[in-house]
Amino acid sequence: LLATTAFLAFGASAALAQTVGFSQIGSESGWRAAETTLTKQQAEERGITLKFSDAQQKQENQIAAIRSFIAQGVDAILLAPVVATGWDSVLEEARDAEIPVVLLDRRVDSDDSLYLTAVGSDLVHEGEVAGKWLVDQAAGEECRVVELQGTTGSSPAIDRKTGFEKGIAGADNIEIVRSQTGDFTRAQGKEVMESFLQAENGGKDICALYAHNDDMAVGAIQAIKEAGLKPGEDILIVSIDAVPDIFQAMSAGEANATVELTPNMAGPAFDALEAYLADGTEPRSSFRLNPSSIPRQTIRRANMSAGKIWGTERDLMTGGG
Ligand code: GZL
Repeated sequence: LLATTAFLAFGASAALAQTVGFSQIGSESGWRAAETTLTKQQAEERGITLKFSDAQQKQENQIAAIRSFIAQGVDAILLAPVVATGWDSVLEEARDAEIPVVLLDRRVDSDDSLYLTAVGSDLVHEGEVAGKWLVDQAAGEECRVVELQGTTGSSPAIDRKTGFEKGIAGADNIEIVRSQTGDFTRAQGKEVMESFLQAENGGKDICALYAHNDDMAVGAIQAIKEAGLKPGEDILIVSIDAVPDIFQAMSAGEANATVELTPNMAGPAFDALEAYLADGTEPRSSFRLNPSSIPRQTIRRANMSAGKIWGTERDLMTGGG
């Protein structure tokens, strides 16, 4: 009995003494920073040793980090892929080294046999929710929209554009007149919005901004104010992530809606990894976090003409109105 107990104890501690390499994209947005914080917290709570690499939004840095993790002989790799293409060879190297890879929050075009599972959200749906919200807001009036896209070639930029176009399909009064990447950052969101404003009669011809994330929207809000216009009123603003700063803007009447998605992708990822490493349990090919948890559409009307508010308890916490 003693030997068995000792073996079980060893076995358990061996399972928990996992070392996981995490190749994170960078810290381009508040949402990304939250994902990093939560992933580190989850690893700590589960007794997982996490080797963290910040790629500064460069794919070559992510590939180098993955090769380094393989050389170190980690038990598993977490990868948030900055873009969707160019991963086949390094994923094959991880497979040949029998190191499982789990994708976080973005997808890759590689065959799904090259990774253990993918944890993400329905990015197309997020864009569609934003598009449908604008159709509702425009109520048949002509609405010229400018779009700040996420990182070129990333799955959220591709899918959120597709989703938004799906959401506005059939609404002939809504037209995307300019669309350009702001690389998911505030600085570039502001810079590109400045060029949109100049190109569109000082912004007077722009009815709405659709930004693929809140950080670009926050940057754009600054540009709109500097152009002497009122964001949230002269130009409606809808974006995605639901980070605290967009709630601040909404409470100030400077933004109108955000589509929320959880930054906690690591929970399901570590669950799948632990089960696989413990006894080879094969997870589903991908976890599309279920609609009830994401995207919880936190749609708020900062101008609150209808005085109606719905969404999550966080809405209420900011004293929406
Ligand atoms: C979405 C994630 C996106 C966020 C941005 O799952 O990949 O990347 O929406 C972040 O804030 O840059």
